[in-house]
Amino acid sequence: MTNNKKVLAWIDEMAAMTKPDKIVWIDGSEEQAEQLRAEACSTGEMIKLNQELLPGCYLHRTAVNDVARVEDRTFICTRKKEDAGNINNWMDPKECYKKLSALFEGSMKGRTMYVIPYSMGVVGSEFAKIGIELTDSIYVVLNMLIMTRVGTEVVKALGDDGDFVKGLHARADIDEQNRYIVHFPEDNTIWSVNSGYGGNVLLGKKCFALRIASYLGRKEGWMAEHMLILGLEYPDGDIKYICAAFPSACGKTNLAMLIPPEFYAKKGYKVWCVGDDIAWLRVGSDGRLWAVNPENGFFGVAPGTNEKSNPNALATTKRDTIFTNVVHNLENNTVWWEGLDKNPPEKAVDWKGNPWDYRKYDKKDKSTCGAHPNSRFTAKAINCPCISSEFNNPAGVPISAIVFGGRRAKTAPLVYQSTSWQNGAFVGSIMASETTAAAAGAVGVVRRDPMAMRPFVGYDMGDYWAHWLAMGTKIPHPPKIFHVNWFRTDDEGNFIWPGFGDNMRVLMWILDRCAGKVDADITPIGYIPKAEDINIEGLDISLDTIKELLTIDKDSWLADVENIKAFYKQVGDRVPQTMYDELAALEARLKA
Ligand code: GTP
Ligand code: SPV
Ligand code: MN
Repeated sequence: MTNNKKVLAWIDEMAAMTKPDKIVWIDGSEEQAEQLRAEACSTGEMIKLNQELLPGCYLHRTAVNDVARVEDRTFICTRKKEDAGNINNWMDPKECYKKLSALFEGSMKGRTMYVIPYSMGVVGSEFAKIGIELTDSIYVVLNMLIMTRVGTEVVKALGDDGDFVKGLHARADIDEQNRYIVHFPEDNTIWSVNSGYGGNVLLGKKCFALRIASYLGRKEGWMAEHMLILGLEYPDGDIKYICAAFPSACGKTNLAMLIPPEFYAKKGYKVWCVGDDIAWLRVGSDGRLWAVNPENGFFGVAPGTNEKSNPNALATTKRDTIFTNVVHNLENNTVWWEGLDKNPPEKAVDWKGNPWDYRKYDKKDKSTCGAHPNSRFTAKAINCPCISSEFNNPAGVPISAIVFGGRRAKTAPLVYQSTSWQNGAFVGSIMASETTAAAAGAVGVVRRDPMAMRPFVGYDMGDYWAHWLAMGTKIPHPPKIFHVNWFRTDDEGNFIWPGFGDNMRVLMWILDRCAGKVDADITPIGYIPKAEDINIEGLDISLDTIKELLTIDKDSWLADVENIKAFYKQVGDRVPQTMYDELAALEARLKA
């Protein structure tokens, strides 16, 4: 497929180590994809679903011990430990190559090595970057065909001498004890072994488009962020674009595809999805910040997705979709998950592959779920009913607002606005959220998750904050920066804010602020809306509830300040002084 000597030499080297029986290039053709689907079904790796109800759809189950990203087994291997920083796990690159080479050695014996040439971003466009993933998993190939732009076009764009990110993945024994997801940002290289789950093995996604790309972005003066991108269209046709960074399983896909409440829809407001997980941001020649979504599909959380919460996501999954770790409905050979509807199938198989009796389901005991809480759909962006017309625009879209957010039962108000780019970067640095099932480990524990990037920054966190601050000085017309929290709860633990489509009401306030159309109250943490400026028409919520959602409890904020101080200390000596100054100023305002 190529004369690129760097590519050929690297493949030879990796094949000499992994020893596959065969090497197959993925050309991006439908014929080849169809052959691979048939092969995966013949071995049981995938199950072909009801083609009348779900054309082009398949089901896959990962190993029971392999259902989420594994942050404690994810490493950044820079030559100097300081460059990876205290928040990342680090291994010496030489030692890591040696250790993992032993695991890769002969791991593809009797198997096929697939060569996936892929582009993050529109193939051949100025901001796109190319990767090649070598893998022994058909599931990975078929997912990458949906999530990225794959095939001969990419090889052509790479040319005889082009550079690329080298990704190597082997399933090996799916051995948890020897599972490693490692990044060598200085070598443009990613190695992943002993996993078959999404974020660990679809190397274009978190590994490349965030960890490696964030490293490149700092070097080259742009940003790679864990952000959705959406366009909000006004009745006069004007569209304003927003990026939002929420931690994993905290609502990016949902917000990116939201359906406006009837009140707005009737007036002609619309929301368009440009991306649901990753944004690459650059300063445009007009001095604004521009965003592209480097992906080509969605790897979305299935549980909770339904006709009411996210009809666009549900519609997107009705064709050409791979479902992972959901319930197999044997009644009609379709799929089901908790929160899809109130009719769990009578005859069903759970995500582990065992017969499943929905009557034994206990909401409080996650182990009784039919679908894994981190079960996912892999679906094509072009199948999304609200995909933006700018989705394939290589220039991307100009960003009016950046929104940070997390899952906070208390402390964080529904929305507030930072006072400047610098203060906004600080707001990002102090983000916190309750952990979710998207990563292995305890769920529901509050942890600091700066910019929703804690697991995804490919270098030192303090340097990353310095890069945010530096970018602020390079954007003549920077977006305004906000923080939201859809997850405040009452004393019984119920969410107070209705969320989902109604989040548009908050986005409207945010864009009104960007346009200078609405006033706000200044508080110690930033600008807060006047309660009556959050539109509640058609909502079963009182003005008092909005007031409650906007309250700032000084004691819990002061407790948070102490927690932030400890976190900054943990991040280490590269935390910019500016962040410490911002923190001290916040504390002083809270105490005043
Ligand atoms: P990743 O793909 O892991 O990065 O997740 P994500 O940020 O795209 O999260 P997603 O939109 O898939 O939402 C995850 C979970 O949060 C789902 O169970 C949703 O039902 C729930 N959720 C999303 N938006 C809201 C909201 O506005 N309010 C409430 N209460 N829950 C929400
Ligand atoms: C996340 O965990 O933030 C995801 C899913 O988007 S994964 O691709 O597994 O990282
Ligand atoms: Mn994500």
